[in-house]
Amino acid sequence: MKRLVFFAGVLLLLLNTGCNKQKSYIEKEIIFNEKLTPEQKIKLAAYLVPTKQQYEWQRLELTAFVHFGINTFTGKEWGDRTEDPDLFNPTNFNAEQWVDALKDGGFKMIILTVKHHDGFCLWPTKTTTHSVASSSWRDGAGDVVRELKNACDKHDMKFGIYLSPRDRNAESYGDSIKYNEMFAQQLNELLTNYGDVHEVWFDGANRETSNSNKQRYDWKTFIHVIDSLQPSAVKAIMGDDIRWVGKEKGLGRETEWSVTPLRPETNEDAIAENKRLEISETAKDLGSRKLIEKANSIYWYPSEVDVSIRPSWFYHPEEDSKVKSLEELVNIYYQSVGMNSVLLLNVPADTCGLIHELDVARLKDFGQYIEKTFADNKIKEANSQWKAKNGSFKEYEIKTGETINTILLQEDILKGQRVEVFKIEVLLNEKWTKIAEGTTIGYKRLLRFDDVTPEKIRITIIETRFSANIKEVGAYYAAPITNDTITKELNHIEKES
Ligand code: FUL
Repeated sequence: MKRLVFFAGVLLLLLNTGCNKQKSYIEKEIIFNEKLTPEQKIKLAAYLVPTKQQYEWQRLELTAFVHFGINTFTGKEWGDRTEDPDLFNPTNFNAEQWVDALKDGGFKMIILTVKHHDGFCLWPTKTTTHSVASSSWRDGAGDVVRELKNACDKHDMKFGIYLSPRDRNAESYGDSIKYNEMFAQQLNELLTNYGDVHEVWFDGANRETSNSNKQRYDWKTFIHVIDSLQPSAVKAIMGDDIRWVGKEKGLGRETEWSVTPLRPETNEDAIAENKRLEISETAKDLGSRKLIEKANSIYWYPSEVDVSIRPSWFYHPEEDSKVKSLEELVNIYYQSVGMNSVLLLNVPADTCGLIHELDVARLKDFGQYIEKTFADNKIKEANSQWKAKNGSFKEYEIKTGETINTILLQEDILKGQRVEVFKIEVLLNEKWTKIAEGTTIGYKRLLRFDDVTPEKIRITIIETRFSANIKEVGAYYAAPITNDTITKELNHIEKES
């Protein structure tokens, strides 16, 4: 992966002397020279951009988890080390059904829990017998990873893996060197034998609190294995490409900076620096001017919002009545994708090895709702790119008589994330009225307000770190979601025989 680490002083010189006619953007990280002033640090922050891999990932917008494994068959959320592999016995496993259902929902990548904390592996690994190979599913010759990957390839769906660092089954867990070798070997198998892998997800819940033998992970080696075997993959959570938003509720931050001093806590320096700055993934402020001024380095480290379509991560039949409603899913969409994040929605597979029909129906509905809402931009001339300084504004004519209740804004993040404050006004009967305001925009910001039928809208960039590159402005009408619609959908679901 191409990663440029600039000594920030040099870049500033280029910016200030105008040598950079071609513009010098910096990918992924900037280590500040000690002599920089606060203003210079902020100016540099405006030039930090994602890597190609991070940008491609951000553009997916909708990604999905499938939690599936031994817990599916025991009813637990966290297994221990004791589960009999033979419990794993999906009666009708069909990976294509998963892909179809998630595609209908508009999802562009599936991340499978190839190993959760219980240590059971969904592929026939050579590193342990605690895997599908020891079950009677497909007479011990099954491979969930292979079947899902094939289905993803067939239907043009990206594929990722959740490989839990924490492993309650591995004998070597806590014997750090030995376990790290096993983990690297597992990565090796997964990243060598299955073609392209687009995301590797290392869970942050990786400490065994009751274990006196504390596992010390060799993150550096793991990252090296990924970078050498799958250079296009992004590394999430305990990886340095994608940041956990800090909650599992499907809610991003109002102010969501992809440019942040926060680092994954995979080495002592990162831990010490996060501590000095008093920040963690759950902090409210991860990118303000005040924070950047105190920082020694900054990173393009965008947020991923993970949440389950059901209360739990794994499938439990008693939660069939608790699948999130269309309204809840749409709210989650606005609060994740609409708040400069990528949504990672978990849809578990059941004991048949299928995504339950209730979830399938809900996904379909969600996909259709989002597609329909954003298919029809009510702005007359939608080609809307512009450059904005503090106080710049642009007006857009709305198609005659059209009602709107949603505005979409996008910055061209290939030129940095810069906007700090903006407002939106509508022209009604020759009078401008403010209907929404916000702080960050980033890759995408969605704002909702009551129905209005204006002649024009006006977007004002009130404050920006450097001239902002507004890439897209859209005005849409999101139809109300009535209980009626939902009941109708539920009645349409054929009952399992
Ligand atoms: C957490 C895990 O402990 C949960 O079981 C789940 O996998 C979630 C996505 O991450 O940290």
